[in-house]
Amino acid sequence: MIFSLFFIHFLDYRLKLVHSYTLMKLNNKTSKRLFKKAQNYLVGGVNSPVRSFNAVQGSPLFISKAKGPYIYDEDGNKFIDYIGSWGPLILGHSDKDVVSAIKKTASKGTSYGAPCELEIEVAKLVVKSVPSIEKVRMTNSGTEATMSAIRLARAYTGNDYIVKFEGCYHGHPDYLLVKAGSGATTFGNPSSPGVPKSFTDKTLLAKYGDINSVEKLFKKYPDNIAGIIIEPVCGNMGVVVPEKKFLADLKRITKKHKSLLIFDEVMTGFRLDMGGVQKRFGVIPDITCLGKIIGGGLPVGAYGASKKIMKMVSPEGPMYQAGTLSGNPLAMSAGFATLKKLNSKTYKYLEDTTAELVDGIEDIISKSRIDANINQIGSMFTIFFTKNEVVNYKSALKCDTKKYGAFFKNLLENGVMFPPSQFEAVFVSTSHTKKEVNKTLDAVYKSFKDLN
Ligand code: KE4
Repeated sequence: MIFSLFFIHFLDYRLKLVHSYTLMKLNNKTSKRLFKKAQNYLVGGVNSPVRSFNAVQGSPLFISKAKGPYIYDEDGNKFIDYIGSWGPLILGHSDKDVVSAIKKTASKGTSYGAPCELEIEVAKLVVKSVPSIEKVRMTNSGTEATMSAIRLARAYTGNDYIVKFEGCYHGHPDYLLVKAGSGATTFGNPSSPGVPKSFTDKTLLAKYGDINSVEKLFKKYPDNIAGIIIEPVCGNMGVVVPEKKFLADLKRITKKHKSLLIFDEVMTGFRLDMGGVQKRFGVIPDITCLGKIIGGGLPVGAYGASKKIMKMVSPEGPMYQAGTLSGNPLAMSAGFATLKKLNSKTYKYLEDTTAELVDGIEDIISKSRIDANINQIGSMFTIFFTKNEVVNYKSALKCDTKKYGAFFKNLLENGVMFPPSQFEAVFVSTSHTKKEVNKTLDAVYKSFKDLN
């Protein structure tokens, strides 16, 4: 009798061990094989550094398919996905209307190198939704959008200097890779090699949220600043939400000095509201950059402003900017199908679902011994592994990125995929339901427990 009790106990212990061991070790054999192969042809095995999992000391999972809130890797592992292709997939993966729009358009051709009606439809929706935009120009990426917006500010004002903020990431134009966020911070090269000093001589750095650091620059260069570019809610230090007064003061200062205020809403445009941060906070910039969501998962960027400012852009004006695939029918059809499904009801759903998830995670953090806190707005948030509130680049850099990496890997092993870097935003989509929220909270609970 005693022996059999002991045996059952022993068996139970072994099972627990196996269970925790299998939970501790994802089967990623195929992804590892593909990553090895990819590294023979693709730099770092990836086409964008943040996907490499370097920041979380792992090797990237190769994805085979995705549907709704779920993503599946080549080893058949299934995850609740909160990367959402870094923002574009506000409706979740393979939304049926987006996929059928792409299929229908593709059957009529993929790119005409000539205008098509779909470009007008998307432009009309953007103009109708975004307060600062009366005319828009499509590009193929957020980087092209910000690069063109800065060229436009310089062309329109005749000034050369640009103010950017430490920790903000606006894609990789040479002169903006100065204390940039996102992958530039993750990989410790916020000011990248390969950019001649002369290219960044006209880039002035200010501190996010610190209006005095901006005033000082305008005092030093009173008449030669073309504009300020900012992520009006930052996603690339992780999520940092400024005071509304800070954005209003930027508007006041640029107006006073005849400079232009550029909101880089590549991430926040149509994410936080149909009209982005400028609608939500009521501070209207001179130029707005868009991307991600307006392409519905296909390559798109855009920049827009008043008719008066956009008149500078070729072929109406002298400032040159172009793109072989700008406004191509496929990307326009995916973007249009996405934007058409966004309305006040979808944003309410996103806010409520995200709030439920974040409240649950905050409760888990409060009961754990881990130093962590969350910044959240709308359907984006970041769990910062630090005890301090993160309000700017300096405070973001105080995060324990190793702990974030361990948390990320625990989450993966519990079936949830967060962005593989501390300095990114988590995105909730309309396809995430209570079921995924509860599963995610369970995974977060287990992941925090393993961190202790
Ligand atoms: P793209 O050139 O990557 O389309 O957009 C550049 C860009 C511009 N502005 C903001 C506010 C952005 O967030 C981005 C790109 N975001 C990163 C993630 N934080 C893209 C992910 C990646 O680099 O692979």
